[in-house]
Amino acid sequence: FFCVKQEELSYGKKIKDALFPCLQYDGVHQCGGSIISNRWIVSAAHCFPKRYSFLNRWSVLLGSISNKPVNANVAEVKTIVYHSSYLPFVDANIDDNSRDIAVLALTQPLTFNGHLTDVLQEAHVPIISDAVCNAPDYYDNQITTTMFCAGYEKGGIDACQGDSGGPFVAEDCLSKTSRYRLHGVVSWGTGCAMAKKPGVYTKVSRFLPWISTAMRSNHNLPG
Ligand code: 4AZ
Repeated sequence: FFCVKQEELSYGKKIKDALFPCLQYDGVHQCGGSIISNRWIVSAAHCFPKRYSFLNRWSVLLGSISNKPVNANVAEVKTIVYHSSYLPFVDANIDDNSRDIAVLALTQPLTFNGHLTDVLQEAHVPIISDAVCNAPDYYDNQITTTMFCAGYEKGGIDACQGDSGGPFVAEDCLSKTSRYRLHGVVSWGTGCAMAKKPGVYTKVSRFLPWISTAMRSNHNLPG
């Protein structure tokens, strides 16, 4: 139901960088994320292992291009909601990576009037079909219906360590003005930018009802 121009699919921080915050634990970069409302961030469930279970040690940096919150808006995390197949703060298992999505509630609504960096941090990667990506020399049937692959057969351009939880966006060709939709969450891959080992993304369209429910219920986890 998304109208997407294959050639223009891109992964990364485009548009306004501040729409895609960096998530830190104890001031150390862990993951990326995407703002979906003034209170809610989408990220990857595997970004929140047991050892990072203290919510007040997480911070959400907006508009920063480095690890330091210089000129960045910093938001705090009130709640993290995982998909039900992920128990809270249980270390993710690569065999059960098919629902690698989480939503974070912020303690305060974002106001969007802070500094926005204009440094582009993005890469363009075409979607690779499930049939190709499940081939024995690719990911040998590890790609489930809640994932998709994007990259190049030869490798060279990819998401990598630290990009997890960040966005895969694509231009919406139904819209007259240029609009981007969040289609994927950076999830996993074998290494980075290797031949026949493209990046694997959580397919956001499969989780829209789950995201809506999570945002409505806003149930609290420890912390
Ligand atoms: C990571 O560790 C990671 N090449 C993210 C994406 C990919 C590999 C690793 C895909 O955050």
